[in-house]
Amino acid sequence: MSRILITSAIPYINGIKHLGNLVGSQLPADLYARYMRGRGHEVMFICATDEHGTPAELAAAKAGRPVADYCAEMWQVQSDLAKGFRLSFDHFGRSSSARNRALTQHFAKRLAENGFIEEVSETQVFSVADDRFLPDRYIEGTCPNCGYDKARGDQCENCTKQLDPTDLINPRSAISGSTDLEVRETKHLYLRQKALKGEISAWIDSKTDWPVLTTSIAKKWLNDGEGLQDRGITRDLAWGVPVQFDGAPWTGMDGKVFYVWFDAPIEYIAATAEWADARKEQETAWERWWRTDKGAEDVRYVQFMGKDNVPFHTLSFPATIMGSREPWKLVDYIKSFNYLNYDGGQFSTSQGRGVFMDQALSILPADYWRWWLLSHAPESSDSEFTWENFQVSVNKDLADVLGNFVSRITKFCRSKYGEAIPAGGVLDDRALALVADLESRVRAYEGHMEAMEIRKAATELRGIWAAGNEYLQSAAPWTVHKTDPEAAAAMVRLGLNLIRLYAVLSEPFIPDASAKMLAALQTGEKSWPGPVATALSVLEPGHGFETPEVLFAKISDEEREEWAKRFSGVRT
Ligand code: B3M
Ligand code: ZN
Repeated sequence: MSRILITSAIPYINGIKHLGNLVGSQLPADLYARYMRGRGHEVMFICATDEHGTPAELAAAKAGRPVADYCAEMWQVQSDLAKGFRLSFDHFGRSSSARNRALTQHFAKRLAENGFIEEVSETQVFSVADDRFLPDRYIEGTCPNCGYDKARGDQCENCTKQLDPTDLINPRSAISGSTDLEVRETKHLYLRQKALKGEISAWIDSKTDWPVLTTSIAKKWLNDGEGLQDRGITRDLAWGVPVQFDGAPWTGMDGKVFYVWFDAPIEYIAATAEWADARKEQETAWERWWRTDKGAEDVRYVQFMGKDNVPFHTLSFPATIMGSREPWKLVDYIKSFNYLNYDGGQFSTSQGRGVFMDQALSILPADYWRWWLLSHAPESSDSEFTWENFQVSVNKDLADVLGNFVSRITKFCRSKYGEAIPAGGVLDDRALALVADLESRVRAYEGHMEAMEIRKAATELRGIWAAGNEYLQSAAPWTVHKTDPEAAAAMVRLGLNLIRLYAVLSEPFIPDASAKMLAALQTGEKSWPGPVATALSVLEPGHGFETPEVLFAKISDEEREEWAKRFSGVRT
């Protein structure tokens, strides 16, 4: 048994996430967490809300709410939606927690003591109309790297380049739209990333098994042009972790807070401490996941995120960890994702375009969405959600293949043998061929899940379902039963055992359907299958079952058209 630490990028607190956000971090992280638990490993699966910085302040102002209240309410909303999608976090924390405040200040102190923090008097954009400095998202303009005209002061959404507000061409205030901007002098703390470049470079180079998407982005910002730059890690904002040193104000930093991207990844650690607190574990129970001097050297740490978050996780956060010169766990593997598009355009939170998590659950249960999103995960390139494609996948894979298999075999058994596994007969050649086929398919499925090749895993799982369906079709126990009920009984016994195997294998993708199948079979035996032949004889003759309700309803053309229309506009 191994110990596996899994973190999903922590969603900004401002508003409900869309399906593109979901498939880019939280959902694949959940798939992996469920699979690893299924394999019997000890898993710590962590997520949280990212509550500081300009996104939170701007959204709270727009909602006319005090920012702390706004964050508390939105945390609850996001937490409920995560449960709705069956995201199995061990803890869903908050970056505004006391734990994160203390840890963030701790890291800053260690970095300063080790000479990796520099106080810089710098010029910053000040808006005369708004009477304030404009950090990060408070300012918009044209990206100096790619020319995108809605780049934000902290990062260009289009080309992923990390920016400083003063880099923008034709800048304007995101609060008032005013272009009456001045550059004024103010003091900030800088993280001396350049001084850590050699270490970070060597570390990235050692990660030869990482996905190309992850390493190419990291190397791009490490080596292109001017390469890795020192970064300002403080901001003139009211909401955030106050810049303090040992509980006392940091000289000259009055009224400033740490930059949201400085404290957000530290929240992965803090949320694990929050987990321990919430469960009344020992004060230091989280350290065996994070401190290599406290047992974490045996932990495998995997992060999940969209591609725009990769620079912060391959460069900035490792710089924080390495510069602390303390034995914190560094990430072992970063699984990153391209973008999911929506019906010929982009999902967009700011424009309210696409399907959002609450809307999705209001029309269909989680499994339908989980299956489509994961089987179309934007791994090697961007992918696109269309209602036609969604309808086809659900109707074919879930209803016609899996759902139909379960319903046919249970109903047939009930009508001919009653609701218990029938005795008699032996597996014929066709059944033995199926078992051999499944043996290699299940092992291939495991390989893809281990490697986090999500689409390949989904394809293999679909193949596993289809193999059972084809077997049933060609074995035709309903015909055989007429002449040889014993032979038909062996087929039905195999089929019912297949349902149990499918429930176990499918759990990471469709946990609710999996639970329904196990409940119908009245079994709690869900340990991961060894040899398929053994796994298919777990349910013995005489074991009772209950014919389940329809597992998956088909999406009709009328529904598809209605939803496509309902979600074609812009969410208000
Ligand atoms: N909140 C960005 C995002 O939601 C940011 C991720 C932080 S991960 C430490 O895409
Ligand atoms: Zn750009």
